[in-house]
Amino acid sequence: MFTRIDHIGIACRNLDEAIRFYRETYGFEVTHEEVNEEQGVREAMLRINGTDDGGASYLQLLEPIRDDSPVAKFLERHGEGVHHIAFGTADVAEAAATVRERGVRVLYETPRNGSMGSLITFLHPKDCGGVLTELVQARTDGAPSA
Ligand code: CMX
Ligand code: CO
Repeated sequence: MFTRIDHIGIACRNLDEAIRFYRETYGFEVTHEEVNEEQGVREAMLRINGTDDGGASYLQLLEPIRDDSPVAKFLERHGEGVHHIAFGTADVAEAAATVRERGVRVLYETPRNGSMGSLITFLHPKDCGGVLTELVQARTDGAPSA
């Protein structure tokens, strides 16, 4: 059902500073940047391995653009740090339905828009041992680059 770690989401207060840290410390480069209004974030994707065809793994750096967004709330309560993990799947709706049958709350009735043209949903952290978990169906027809 899940074929890879698609990304690890990291909450930060200042996206540009976080990008600089990952570049200067590890040599990771930003492969994509976008604003996701619905999710309330400005984000950067740093590809760790693979290629942008649905098989890669990324770090997703997240800076809130609104005080009432999930990432802003997280920063207020926990400070900067790991916000969520994301598993990659070929069919997010099917994977979500399967996980729901196993007793885990799925947050969206239908998948929404994620990074680079992907489709995403989230599982409630309280049903996942305290880990906010995202399910990602990558766009496979050539994701838009930075
Ligand atoms: N990881 C683990 N636990 C978390 C969490 C996180 N990221 N965010 C909240 N929680 C926990 C809180 O610690 C809290 O637990 P306690 O009651 O034990 O203190 C509980 O969940 C409720 O926290 P809250 O601050 O009141 O948050 P909400 O219930 O309003 O929202 C959630 C929690 C998961 C429903 C919300 O964050 C959400 O809808 N997340 C999905 C969307 C999202 O995170 N978007 C940003 C990323 C976009 C992307 O990846 O593309
Ligand atoms: Co994410």
